[in-house]
Amino acid sequence: MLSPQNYLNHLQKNHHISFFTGVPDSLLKDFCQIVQEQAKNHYICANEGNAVAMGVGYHLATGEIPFIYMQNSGFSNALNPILSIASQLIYQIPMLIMIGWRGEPGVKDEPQHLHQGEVMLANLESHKLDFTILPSDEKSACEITSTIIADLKNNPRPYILLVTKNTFNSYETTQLSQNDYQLNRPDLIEKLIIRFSDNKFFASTGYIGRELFAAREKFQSSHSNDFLSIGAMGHVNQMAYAYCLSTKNKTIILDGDGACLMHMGGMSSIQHFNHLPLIHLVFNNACHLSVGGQPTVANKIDFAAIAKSFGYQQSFTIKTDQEFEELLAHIQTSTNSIFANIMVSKSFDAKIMRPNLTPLQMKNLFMKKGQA
Ligand SMILES: Cc1ncc(C[n+]2csc(CCOP(=O)(O)OP(=O)(O)O)c2C)c(N)n1
Repeated sequence: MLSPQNYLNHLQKNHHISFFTGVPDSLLKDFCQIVQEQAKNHYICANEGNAVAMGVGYHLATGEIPFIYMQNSGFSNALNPILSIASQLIYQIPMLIMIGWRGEPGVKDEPQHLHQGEVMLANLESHKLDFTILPSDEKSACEITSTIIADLKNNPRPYILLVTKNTFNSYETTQLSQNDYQLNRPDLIEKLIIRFSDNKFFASTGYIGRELFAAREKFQSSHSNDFLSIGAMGHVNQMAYAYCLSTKNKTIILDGDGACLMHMGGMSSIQHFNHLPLIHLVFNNACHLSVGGQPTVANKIDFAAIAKSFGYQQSFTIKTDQEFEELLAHIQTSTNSIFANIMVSKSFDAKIMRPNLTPLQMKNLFMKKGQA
């Protein structure tokens, strides 16, 4: 297997690659972690298109090759700036783009990765993007990377390094930090589903949905009130907005800070819906907890002020149990839109169950076409 440390050394020391940007991925988490700790010029972006755009700007300033990383779920976010700016047919911006290949055919994975994973190679080919599957053998991986970098200097363009599961060795970090927040997300989710047992919940990508599913199991309650946005990171609020618009029922969004930032412009749609009982809760642990805990900048952002200016009728920042209890009371009585930025700890149960229903079963339950 490939050592993340040695591969990073190869990029930095042998090729002077010194600009790293991307959105974290669980399959690349060991490499992402070491980049986070050791690369001086490293920026985690809100979404993968932003990361490609950062790579463009860096190249324009320096003439050097940027290194960009992402999960294949985010490849579609990245395609626009790749194909319409960086492409060999347009501005010819050289860049190395490392993509974690979730859902690779033959490798067991979560349902949200199956389609994207299956079409990955055809997708690259149809977009006429040059790519290599990064070998897990270290010598070959480094040699191939050197060849690609030399080629990019003569033939500048985006070049994809596709990474399969178990390519990188694990890297044990010594730097996993806690934050100062006391509230524990799984406890809050339990309180919410007990209090709002008749309402629909839309849960964002990653652990949030798994925690909601596990809480239902714990209380032996039906999953029929829950829609888990297992994929489409950052889009859950739009799904809930339109659901609420069509039903007029109180609809509760359980969002993450990374996901909320990813397509934050979508929150402007609340302008059309702010008279509706839409409850948008961002559980802000200031990191991408589900894929390794890489930091976001969300602890420096006043989400509540942003939400207010986007048009939510009421918005709050919540840090204590008492404030959370007061928020529950507001949600209970309000008939208008509410946003809350809930500061939570990074505690999580790494072994928490995964949904044992298929997406189709969950959708049918949600739409009352089946039994719990
Ligand atoms: C477009 C896209 N990019 C990246 C991912 C990989 N991914 C899954 S969950 C996650 C982190 C989500 O962070 P946040 O919303 O803060 O929730 P947390 O993990 O902290 O619960 C990431 C990056 C993805 N699923 N989709």
